[in-house]
Amino acid sequence: MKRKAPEVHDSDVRLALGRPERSAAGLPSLAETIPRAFGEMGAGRGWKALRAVNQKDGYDCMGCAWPDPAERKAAEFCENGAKAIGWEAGMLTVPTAFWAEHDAGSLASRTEYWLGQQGRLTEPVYKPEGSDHYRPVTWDEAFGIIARELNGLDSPDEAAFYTSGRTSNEAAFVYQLFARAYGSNNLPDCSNMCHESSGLAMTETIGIGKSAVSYADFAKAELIIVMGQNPGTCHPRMLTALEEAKQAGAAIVAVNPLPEAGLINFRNPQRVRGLIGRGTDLADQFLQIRLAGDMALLQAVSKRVLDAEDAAPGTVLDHRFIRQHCRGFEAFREHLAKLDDEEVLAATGLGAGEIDELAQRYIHANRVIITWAMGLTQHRKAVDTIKEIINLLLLRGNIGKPGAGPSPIRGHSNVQGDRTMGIWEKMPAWFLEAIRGEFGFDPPARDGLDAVDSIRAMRDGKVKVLVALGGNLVHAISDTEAAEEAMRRTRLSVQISTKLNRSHAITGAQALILPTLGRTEIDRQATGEQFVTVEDTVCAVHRSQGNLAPVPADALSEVAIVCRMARSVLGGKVSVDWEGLAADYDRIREHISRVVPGFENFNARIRAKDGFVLPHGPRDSRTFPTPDGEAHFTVSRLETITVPPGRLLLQTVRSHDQFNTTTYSMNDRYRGVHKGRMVLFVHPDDLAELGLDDGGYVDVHSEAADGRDRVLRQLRLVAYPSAKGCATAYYPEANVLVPLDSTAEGSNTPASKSVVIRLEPAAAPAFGA
Ligand SMILES: Nc1nc2c(c(=O)[nH]1)N[C@H]1C(S)=C(S)[C@@H](COP(=O)(O)OP(=O)(O)OC[C@H]3O[C@@H](n4cnc5c(=O)[nH]c(N)nc54)[C@H](O)[C@@H]3O)O[C@H]1N2
Ligand SMILES: Nc1nc2c(c(=O)[nH]1)N[C@H]1C(S)=C(S)[C@@H](COP(=O)(O)OP(=O)(O)OC[C@H]3O[C@@H](n4cnc5c(=O)[nH]c(N)nc54)[C@H](O)[C@@H]3O)O[C@H]1N2
Ligand code: SF4
Ligand SMILES: [Mo]
Repeated sequence: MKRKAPEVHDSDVRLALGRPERSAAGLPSLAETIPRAFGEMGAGRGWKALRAVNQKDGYDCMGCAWPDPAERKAAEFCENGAKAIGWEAGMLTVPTAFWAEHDAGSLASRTEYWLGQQGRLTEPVYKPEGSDHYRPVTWDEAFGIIARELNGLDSPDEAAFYTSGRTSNEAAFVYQLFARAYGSNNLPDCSNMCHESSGLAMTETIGIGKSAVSYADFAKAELIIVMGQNPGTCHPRMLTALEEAKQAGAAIVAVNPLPEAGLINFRNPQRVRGLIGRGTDLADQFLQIRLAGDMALLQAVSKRVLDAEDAAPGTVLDHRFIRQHCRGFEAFREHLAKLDDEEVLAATGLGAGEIDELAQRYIHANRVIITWAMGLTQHRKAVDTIKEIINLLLLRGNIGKPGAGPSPIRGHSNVQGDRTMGIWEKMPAWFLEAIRGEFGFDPPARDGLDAVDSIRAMRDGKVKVLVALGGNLVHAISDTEAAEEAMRRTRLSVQISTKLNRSHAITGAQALILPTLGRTEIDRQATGEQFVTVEDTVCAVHRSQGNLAPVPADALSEVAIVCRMARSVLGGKVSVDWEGLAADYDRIREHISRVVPGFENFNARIRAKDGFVLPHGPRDSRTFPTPDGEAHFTVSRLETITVPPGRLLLQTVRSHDQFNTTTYSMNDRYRGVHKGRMVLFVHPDDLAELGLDDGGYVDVHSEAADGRDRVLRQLRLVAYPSAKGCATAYYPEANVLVPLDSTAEGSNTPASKSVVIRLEPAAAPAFGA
């Protein structure tokens, strides 16, 4: 199995720029998919893997949190699902000799692309204090080191336990149990950087932070508004649901600074017509909004709805719904009466006619869904913006009826389930009480640290041990330099991972890497083969069981690693049968069934072929689990970002060939970029105004309140049809520009989609060999 990693070109030496594509999927997509997956795995393993993905008796795609339809097709995956599978299940492994050949410092000079191409991690490795080399250790040694360091801390809060959203419900549950039994609520997760703003805004207004629609609702909607989301790349099978909705008569509106492929046109690879035809124009209306303009847009649409009601009383609002279920309507109405139209036009960059059209569509549709993702959550005013979505929907009772509701579309495949299982630094008292009732120990009551605050605490020497169940914290979080400095100050970092990434290269005094199994792989424990469970973005829980022989024969499952770590750290401190839990995941599910509401009789119900859908008061019965039992209109003062002259507002996005910090290839086909990532997309008029040339190079400086000069050097300018005044670069390369202190109010999510930047002309990079 230990073949040599391929030569990879991980600089932009061969960068090529073409025209962006308007449509997504269809033939080019299938042509990309099959060889990609099979190239890594070989045909036999490749077919086996693709046949089982998203099938009822197979494993859940680790790509994203988009749900599965009730009726599965033979091939129930997309191009990017196949890439995720190929990346995980490819046969290449990191050989033992690698660790002698490469020190951690030299790994830090490599790109994520190169690191990921080295293959699967196969053995635990340890970097002792004073050495820059990892060396193989046994599992027992590894757990001994963790126990020594964690038990040597002055307080349990000097440790933090990070989770990335690929982790299963079972692993997440035992992990939070371990952290709390150890004594800390420091459970930062990727959700802190992702949909935290959605969870907060929705919990405050409707009492629950999860999507209020089911898969079937998409086909029943009359209007679907897709805001701040690029489904063609990030949730590709959502395009199928949108196409079906459209065929059933729905109108679709896209709100985005970029004309993202797929929303504009979609060719469905599941249909012959889609493979060869011109496809469906998905978006009936495209509002090319300025970055961070959505709060203004939503307030303006709500105001028009209220004005229409004033003009024809009793015909526009759902008065019965507002009377029976809502609070705060009058204050909301009064507040919007004062909305400044000029401010709206300046903030959105839209014409009044475009906003009128959207308002008319909204008023004339009886069932409306609004979906969103990072384009809304990663701004300073993210929480208030999402509250405006709720306001708009409440006006016409668009929640708790078929084909209607707010729907955040989650990112990682089980990020929502991890939260349900207790991965959160602020789990409510009832959850902690249930843990106490079930396991007989007192979990800590004080709130723990989120992702940004964990970095701050590491920087300040307050958190000394970081354990990470998946993910790539130093490269996913904002302010890369600050994050790396923080990580270097720790005593020990422990990364439980499938493949190499930057968080393995940037280490504290000591570092451990523990190799783990992936979703595709057979997980055999003392009582036999195990399955795990996941929750998708519409609250459906189903099982997931890999069918491939594990690539790393000596890797342990996430559950096994967490349980063995817990046993060696905690000894007999709490009476949890960690060994028994790892031997038989049904036992974990029994605990879950008694601790987490909605999971009653978990083991029996999960074995029913389709799994089950978690209860959701607002969706199911218009019961709102807020303190007063009502849905809340909220009043938020409109605050817009003023970008000083000669500056642009920058957002950081994913390319079509990456999954978060993982780079599958250096291409972004839909945006016309090939063999490179160090680019900056800017509107041609902005280039002209700034006196810069398409194809030229610039250093990008971010301008932050703290006055520190953060710079990303030598980006190639690409003239691009984006909203004016807005620039776009790739995440995670551009994270250096996002100040750690620049976060969304309330949710503390890095504001990685509104960074004020200044461009300075630069020389072309001199590429090394
Ligand atoms: N292939 C692939 N799939 C993925 C991922 C991946 O990296 N690769 N990541 C997964 C994860 S964890 C997540 S969270 C999701 C992310 O899914 P997305 O949120 O769709 O991903 P981003 O690339 O961040 O794209 C943000 C989109 O919002 C738009 N946008 C930015 N700012 C604004 C704004 O102010 N207003 C409006 N209206 N639009 C704006 C951008 O132009 C872009 O289209 O995808 C998941 N799926
Ligand atoms: N500037 C900017 N920053 C952002 C964002 C942005 O849009 N712009 N998006 C934010 C968002 S939405 C998110 S979710 C975060 C993502 O933050 P993370 O979740 O921390 O990052 P990932 O890149 O998804 O993590 C990839 C790593 O996970 C490990 N891994 C993969 N599969 C498995 C598995 O099955 N088990 C285990 N244990 N490990 C595995 C591999 O080692 C891989 O290198 O980044 C955030 N950062
Ligand atoms: S839409 Fe998401 S979950 Fe579905 S196959 Fe594609 S990447 Fe996987
Ligand atoms: Mo995410």
